[in-house]
Amino acid sequence: MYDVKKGYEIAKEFYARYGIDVDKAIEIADKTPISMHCWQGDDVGGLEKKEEKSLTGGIQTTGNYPGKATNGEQLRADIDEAMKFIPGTLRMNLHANYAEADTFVERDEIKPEHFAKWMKWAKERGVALDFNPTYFAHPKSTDRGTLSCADEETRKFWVRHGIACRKIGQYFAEQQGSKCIINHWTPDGDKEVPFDTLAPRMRLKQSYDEIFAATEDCKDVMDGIESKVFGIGVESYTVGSHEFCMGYVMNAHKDHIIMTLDAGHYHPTETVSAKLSGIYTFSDHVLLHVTRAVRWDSDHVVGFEDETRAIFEELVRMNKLQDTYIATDFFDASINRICAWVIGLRNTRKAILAALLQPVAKEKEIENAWDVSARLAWKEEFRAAPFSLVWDYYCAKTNKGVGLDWLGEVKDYEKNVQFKR
Ligand code: RNT
Ligand code: ZN
Repeated sequence: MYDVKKGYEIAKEFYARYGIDVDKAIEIADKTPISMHCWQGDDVGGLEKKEEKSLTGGIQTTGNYPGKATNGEQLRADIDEAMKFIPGTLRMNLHANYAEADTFVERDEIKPEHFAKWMKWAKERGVALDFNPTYFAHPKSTDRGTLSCADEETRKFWVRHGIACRKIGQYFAEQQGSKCIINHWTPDGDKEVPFDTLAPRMRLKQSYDEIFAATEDCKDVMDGIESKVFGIGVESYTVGSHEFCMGYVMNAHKDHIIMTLDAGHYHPTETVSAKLSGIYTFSDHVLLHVTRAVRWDSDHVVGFEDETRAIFEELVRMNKLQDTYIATDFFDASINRICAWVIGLRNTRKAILAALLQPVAKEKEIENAWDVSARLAWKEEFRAAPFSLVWDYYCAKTNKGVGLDWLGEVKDYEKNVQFKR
């Protein structure tokens, strides 16, 4: 190992020349909550008993790497293992299909008590819980849709699920003394463009209206409405398109109803980083699904790459980092699932810290003076800043493993725990 402290001192000097306070950036990055998704650990399988449910709704985990968690205890143990190597404030993002009941409970009947094991686990670790209705991977989630289904009985079932989830979110919020962030994503769509594209959208609107109207007393819950371009098997039409979701959020005029932007949910030439300021012109909050899109919504492990960095750079420049709910969303079954978490979550934190090390005040000053040559010169100069020295120091300081220190430990856990399952 090299002299991490010495590296940090040099980096500190480097950044100070541009008026950047490294210690302050570290402090803010460390306190920024990232909601870690539970579903990387078991390929979105869930813990409901009854029958094995296959993943549906146009999303897919690919790969068959051995050792995945097969019950709640294993999943939580794996999360604990991953958390050893992820610096900074974390929350835990649960999906409704991670309910643990003694006997099977239908999705429209789930209650806080079915998440008692998660709540206990979270309290012991001082971690807050976020939540997601699971509108997929269920016999009632077919190619006829869920919240937009023309069959009234089916639609009502999913409305009751949404209502049950908001009540659970409210319970979590009260228990943890911090808002619960809920994300609503429906898989509804069609393999072909339907003749009537409007009616399903009107029904989806009606369903959201009914969910929110029935749970007005759930005051400590935020609701992200997640849009998408398409899914596998539903390639031609998505009910919850970007226009639909954005329209719903803006028209709702409710502080708790916000846009969820998933980095994998747009056409390949569209980026979330480019959408943020347009939405922040009209909204106070945004929910982010941080993922790495390779061609489409592939849910690859988050990389420390251009778009991930650009998203956080934008948020820092707009001074909106603290108003943005950051959640990870990827599922890779082709590598060790703990490695997937550690790599993706570390990269998310890395992108946040790197974004906080931009010379924002200076850049704004140059831009306001309309010195466009200097603007480009500054921007480009910064690409080679000695960021890794700050990152390593932060990891050392928080005791989360410098560089690839963590890899050997996860390999041991893989050998001694995961491969023995
Ligand atoms: C699917 C959405 C959604 C899911 C999770 C599991 O395209 O991104 O957010 O990935 O709810
Ligand atoms: Zn998502």
